[in-house]
Amino acid sequence: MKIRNLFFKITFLVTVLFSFNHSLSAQTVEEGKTLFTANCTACHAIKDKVVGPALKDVDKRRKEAWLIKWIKNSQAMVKSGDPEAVQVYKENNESIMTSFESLTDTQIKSILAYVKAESEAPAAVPQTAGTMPAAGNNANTTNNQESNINWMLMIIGILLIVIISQVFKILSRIGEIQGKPVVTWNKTNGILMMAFLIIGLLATVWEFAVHGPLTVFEAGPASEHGVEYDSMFMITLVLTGIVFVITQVLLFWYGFKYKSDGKRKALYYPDNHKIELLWTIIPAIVLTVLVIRGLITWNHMTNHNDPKARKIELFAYQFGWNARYAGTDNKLGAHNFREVGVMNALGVDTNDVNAYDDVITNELHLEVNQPVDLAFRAKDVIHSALLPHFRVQMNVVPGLPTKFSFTPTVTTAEMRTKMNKPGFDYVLLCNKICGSAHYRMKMKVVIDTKEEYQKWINSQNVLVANKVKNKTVALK
Ligand code: HEC
Ligand SMILES: [Cu+2]
Repeated sequence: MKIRNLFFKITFLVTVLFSFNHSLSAQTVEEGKTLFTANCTACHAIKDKVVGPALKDVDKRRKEAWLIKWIKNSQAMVKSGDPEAVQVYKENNESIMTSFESLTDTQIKSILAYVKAESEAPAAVPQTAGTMPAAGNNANTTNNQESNINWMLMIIGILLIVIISQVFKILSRIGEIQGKPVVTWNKTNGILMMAFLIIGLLATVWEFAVHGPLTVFEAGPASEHGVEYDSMFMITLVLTGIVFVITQVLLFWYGFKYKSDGKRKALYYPDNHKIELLWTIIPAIVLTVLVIRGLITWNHMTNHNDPKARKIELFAYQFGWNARYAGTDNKLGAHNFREVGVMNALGVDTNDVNAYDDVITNELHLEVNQPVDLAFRAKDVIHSALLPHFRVQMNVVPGLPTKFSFTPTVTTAEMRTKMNKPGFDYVLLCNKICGSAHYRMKMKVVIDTKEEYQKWINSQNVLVANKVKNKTVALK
């Protein structure tokens, strides 16, 4: 009976697996719609101008290659002097479109397929499923074929499971007739436990060997507190690793060694004070040491209080990041949620003089060995700022400012040399896994030398430039 239960569970898992696989392969108008809703609706509608222009028939006025390039990084195109790009940028009062470098070509094509489908849909019923026009249908044919194959594989899988379960049923009947079981489950389970132990331990080693180099630990920490953080992480990993191996070996080895042979009787052994003491006190001491060490590290990391620290605000929204620099006064202008709008996406308080020299950017540049105070603010939902290489993570909560101070110690250029990866860049990610698009929130982080940093920050526009220098008003 138990075995059959297991088979049904496996069938269920197989079903889930295939349907998941199926949904991954379906990239079309539907996928485009999801992506468009998650990434573009903040600034675009199909038939109306929002922040950006209406996208109706954009496929007719631009080439696909141009659109892909534009969506990935429109500012790069504007800066390179592409005449169409410059024109559309000027027509829209030079507002900056977010770049979507993490979208793949296929994803962008799905978005464009959706835009095309919507452009062709009759105006009266723009979004009902029945009006989904031809663009999606072609792509759907291939998807149908793929899903047919999946269904067939699934049916074959179910049949196999039914056959195997029938074989076991027959075997147990034969056992009943012969008066002696054909399969001795006790022994089989014992052997399977041993196999599980060996395969499991080998898999653990493989996992560390193959995927270990992909973690951020490989390159080492790029911040001051990161050194302490990493050492704590490693101590915890080694200690729990040792315990893991010992307990797993004991668990499965005993299962194997004492598999019943039908003769041996279990020994009744109610308790042993020495052993009980040993395995209570040792873990208690180890855990106390780990927790105290952890508290000390945490205090070091969070009591980083340097008056010279540069003040920067990280602003999270669905779905992207902005950074706001405090400017020469090193005072961030206040924030007023009532001012959040198309022209002032971050809701900077326009009445606060401290805000005039603030600088809003799409990249986070930090100076090496210079402490920074990061203040986090969310516009809409909870986000989570993760700077993996600096061992920094902090929740970003609407209405509840959070902060983290740290000192980066390795410039981008140094890290590129160290990792031998010329294209390497630090990143800021969103670590929230709820919803569809947090994982794509990403901002490039650059650790500059003092000179590089000064050059970069001077090339940025301050918020209300005419009040600070003689530049134009550029309140974004
Ligand atoms: C932060 C606001 C914003 C977001 C988000 C945004 N756009 Fe834009 N988009 C703009 C603006 C503004 C323009 C006009 C050009 C300019 O000022 O840079 C534009 C222009 C465009 C154009 C060129 C239109 C034309 O007439 O040539 C396309 C295509 C486009 N966006 C597609 C997208 C897609 C697809 C997404 C989602 C993946 C998206 N945009 C997300 C603001 C945005
Ligand atoms: Cu997020």
